[in-house]
Amino acid sequence: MFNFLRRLVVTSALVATAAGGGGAYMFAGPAYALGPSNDDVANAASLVGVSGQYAPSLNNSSASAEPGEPAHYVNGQIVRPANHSVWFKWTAHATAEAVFRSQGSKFDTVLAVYQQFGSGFSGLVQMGSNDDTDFAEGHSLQSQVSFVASQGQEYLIAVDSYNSTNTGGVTLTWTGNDDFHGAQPLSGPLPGSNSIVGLSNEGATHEIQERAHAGDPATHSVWFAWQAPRTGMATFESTLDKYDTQLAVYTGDNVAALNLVTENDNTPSGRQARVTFPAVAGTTYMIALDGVGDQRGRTVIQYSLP
Ligand SMILES: [Ca+2]
Ligand SMILES: [Ca+2]
Ligand SMILES: [Ca+2]
Repeated sequence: MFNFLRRLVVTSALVATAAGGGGAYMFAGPAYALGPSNDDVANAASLVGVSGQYAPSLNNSSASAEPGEPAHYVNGQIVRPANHSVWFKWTAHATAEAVFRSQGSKFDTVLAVYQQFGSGFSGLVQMGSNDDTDFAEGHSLQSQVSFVASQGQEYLIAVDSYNSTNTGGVTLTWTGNDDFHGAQPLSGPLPGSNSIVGLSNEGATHEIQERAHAGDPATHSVWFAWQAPRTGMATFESTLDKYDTQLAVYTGDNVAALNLVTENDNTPSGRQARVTFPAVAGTTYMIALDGVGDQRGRTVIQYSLP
């Protein structure tokens, strides 16, 4: 997994660069002597992009709880006091479902998402919280929270240890393009080169009126919006063989009434999907990525246009 995660970081950075500005991951505050720079909520690290993975290497062993910090996971009699929390902040680009995960972290995590209504910790309202999640690989001690985000609203995300004695490397990924209206804009590609975008559809869902993609009912779809920069034969393909993917390309602005351009489940050589279609300069194509049946996980989409 480690190699893959490094690759995903690189691909996210590439996409951010291609998008032109605002793509750099950054810390929000000064580095503290003891804990990581995003130990305190006031120094939450900014998550940039509709989907992605927090790029800097991060370990929560020297992170701590602040006075008054809430327990990030409470479930009946189970209360896990804050102990080694690290914080992130993300602003929603659309009113749409968003998913945050600590999948890939090296310890037993809890994860919570908050919206700040009043000042201080007492002004935080929890949007969701989780301890363990069944990812595609099976039961995991890592966590996932999904919620409906509001366009332009900032959310605070805390990753903490379930037990204060169990700490380690923190991985945080997010997916803000679960819903059609949350589609992630794609830019590029440059003539003669491929652009790539990596993401996970773990925790993504299907919408009530969403059609089947490539002959299979929608389950864990994620969406991209790509405006063709020029006319030509465009190709989109999923290239990381972690699960059986499907791709479908549409035009239209209503998930319940889309015009199909093309769709594919498997290439002749395997279970990954590839679509090629005549793109018209200036037209926005809505591209769905989904898994066959309940299949989900991480993949990389590569796209090109001569
Ligand atoms: Ca902390
Ligand atoms: Ca856990
Ligand atoms: Ca979806």
